[in-house]
Amino acid sequence: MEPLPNAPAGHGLAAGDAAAPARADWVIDQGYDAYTEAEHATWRTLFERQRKLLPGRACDEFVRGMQDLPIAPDRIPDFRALSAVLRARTGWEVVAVPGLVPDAVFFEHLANRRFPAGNFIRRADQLDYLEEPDVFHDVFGHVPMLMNPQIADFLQAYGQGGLRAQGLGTLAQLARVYWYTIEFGLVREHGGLRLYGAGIASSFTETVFALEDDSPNRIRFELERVMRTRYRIDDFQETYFVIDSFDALLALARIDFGPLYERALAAPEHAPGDVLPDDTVLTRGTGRHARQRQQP
Ligand code: HBI
Ligand code: FE
Repeated sequence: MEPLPNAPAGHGLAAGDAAAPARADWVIDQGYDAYTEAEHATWRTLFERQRKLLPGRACDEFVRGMQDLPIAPDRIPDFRALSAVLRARTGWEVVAVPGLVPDAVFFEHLANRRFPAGNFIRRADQLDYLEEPDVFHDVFGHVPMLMNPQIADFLQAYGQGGLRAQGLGTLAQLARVYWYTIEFGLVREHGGLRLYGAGIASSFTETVFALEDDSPNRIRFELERVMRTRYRIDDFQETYFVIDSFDALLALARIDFGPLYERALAAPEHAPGDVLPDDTVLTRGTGRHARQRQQP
């Protein structure tokens, strides 16, 4: 992923910057008092937009997590207050980082139930698009789901699995599982589809696209299938994978990925928009959005 060169002054450096971190775990002080009123106003704008969209679209677990956390509409949340509530509920805490951190550092945090959240907030002229995770994506998108015990355990297992996958050379395969669940996952709920992925929940445009647009495929989540499927980091997904429940997601954490990696590495990869004969297709997408994007 490409770092954005625009972390506001007072909120550290983007991870792509050459400067070495002061600490090996990349953790910094959130610098709460350094947020400007303009930065809090950006949070308020982003929060308001999602507040209107999420009822009926976000899963119940996300909504409940949000309600039970000290996340207010008008101020960037204080990680100390978030951590106090999270720690009591699921044993997680939120630590501040300057942006993307190296994979091994990221996994080490997750394996120890620490969620690294960017402390900076996007600029007001970039409300809709950035690849570097900022405080709105990380806190609004990810932290509510960490109040859910199944997601809390799944994410810790992902951190442990990430450290292992690095040794096995299968990080790309594991990262796809993260991408298509924690970042862009949909879940069956109330007889329909709801979002739980943080990349969707924190995006005004993708919230509607992922659930209502006729362009993307919506396909039942299948572990080996997902491991073999490339994803897009620069545009909406061409396919969203749908889990049946968070129990089913947590059950993945108990599977030995070793043999699956071997098969996935030996088999051909799938493009983001592929639909396969064995897929359980909930919605077959038109592909219109991706096609239009490819034209000059
Ligand atoms: N660092 N801060 C941060 N947030 C992420 O989501 C993140 C990261 N470093 C690496 C990473 N994600 C992914 O590439 C891994 O899940 C593979
Ligand atoms: Fe994320």
